[in-house]
Amino acid sequence: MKALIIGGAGFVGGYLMEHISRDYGWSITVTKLENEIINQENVSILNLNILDKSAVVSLLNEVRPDYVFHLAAQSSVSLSWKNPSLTVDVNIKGSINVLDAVRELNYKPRVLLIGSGEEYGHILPEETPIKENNAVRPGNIYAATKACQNMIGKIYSDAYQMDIVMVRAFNHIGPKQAPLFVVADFCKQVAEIEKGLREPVIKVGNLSAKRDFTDVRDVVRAYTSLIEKGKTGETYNVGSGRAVSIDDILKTILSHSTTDIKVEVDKERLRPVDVPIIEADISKLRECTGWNRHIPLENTIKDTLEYWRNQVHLS
Ligand code: A2R
Ligand code: GDD
Repeated sequence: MKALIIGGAGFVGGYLMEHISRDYGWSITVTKLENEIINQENVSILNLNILDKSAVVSLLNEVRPDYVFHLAAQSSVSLSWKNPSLTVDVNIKGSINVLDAVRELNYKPRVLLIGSGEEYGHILPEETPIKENNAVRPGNIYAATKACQNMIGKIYSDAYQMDIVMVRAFNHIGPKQAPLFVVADFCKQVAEIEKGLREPVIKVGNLSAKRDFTDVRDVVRAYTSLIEKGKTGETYNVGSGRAVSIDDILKTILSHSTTDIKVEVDKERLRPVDVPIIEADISKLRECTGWNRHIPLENTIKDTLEYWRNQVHLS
C-alpha cells in the first residue's frame, strides 16, 4: 500500500508516520510546507501548499497513493478567532483543492478527512456523549470550517462516488504538541517554573470547560484502522468517550510537580465563546474497528510534562 500524508509536519503527522512505518510497512510519502522540517527515515518528503490546486494535482499524479490522510489545516480554535480568513482558506478552500484533485484522478484512492469534535459545538445536556448523527452547531470559526469540510466531503463522496471516510477527532495530546494547546501549554509553564525561568504562577484560561482527551499515539491507530475499515461516506468520532474538566487536567499536572505553583486566570486566554462540554460517543468507531484507548490520560500527562522538562533543560 502507498500512503500519502498531507500536512505531515504537524503534531499528528509525526506520530502517524512512525505508526505506519512500524506497524504496517506501507510506503509513505509525506507533504509539508516549504519552511517546515521533517526528520523521519524511509519516507519520501515533498513540499505542498494545499492552497495551490495545480500543485496538489501534480503531486497526486506523481505519487498515485492508495490512501490519502488529509491532516493539513489551521488547527487552532484560538488562532481561528484571530485569523478567521486564513482558517477558512486552509480548512475549506485547501480541503476542496485536495478533494477536487482526487476527483480528477483516473482511479479512486481512499481519503481520510480529519474534522473535529468542535463541529458539534453547542451540545444539549441530553445529547452527551455525542453521536455522529447529532446536529452540528459550531461555536467558533475553526469548528465552522471543519463542519463545512465534513459536508463537502460527504457531497464529493455521494456526487462523484469517491472513497472518502470522515473523522471527527476530539482533543488529542502528547509529547511534541505545540504549546498553543492546553496540556502542552500548562506542562511547558510548569517545566519553566521548576527551572526558575518564570515566577511560580501558572496562567490559565477557562478551567470549567470539559473536553475529551486522547493520547495522539492512540489517535493515529484509530486513523489507520478507519482508512482500512471505515465505510465510504461515513463520519466517525475519534475520542476517549469521557470528558474531563480543564481544571482536573490542571490539578493532575500540578500534582506531578513538587514546586508550589499559584494559578492565575489570564483574560487574554479566555475565548469569545467556549462551549461547556464536548464528549464523544465512540460506539461507531468501536463497532467498525474494535479500537480501544491503550494509554490512560494520566500517563499522557506525565509523558507530556517529562517532554517539556527535557525541552526546557536543553534550551
Ligand atoms: O500551520 P503550520 O505552519 O504549523 O503548518 C500546518 C500545515 N498547514 C498546511 N499544509 C499545507 N498547506 C497549507 N496551506 C497549510 N496550512 C497549514 O498542516 C501543520 O504542519 C499541518 C497541521 O498540523 P497541526 O497544526 O500540528 O495539526 P495536528 O494536531 O497535527 O492535527 C491534524 C488534523 C488537523 O486537520 C486538525 O485540524 C485536526 O487534525 O484536529
Ligand atoms: N490553549 C489553551 N490555553 N486552552 C485553554 C487554556 C489555556 O491557557 N485554559 C483553558 N483552556 C481551555 C480552552 O478554552 C478549551 O476549552 C480547552 O482548554 C482546550 O483548548 P485547546 O487545547 O486549545 O484545544 P481546542 O479544544 O480548542 O482544540 C483542539 O481540539 C479539537 C478537537 O476537540 C485542537 O486539537 C483542534 O485541532 C481539535 O480539532
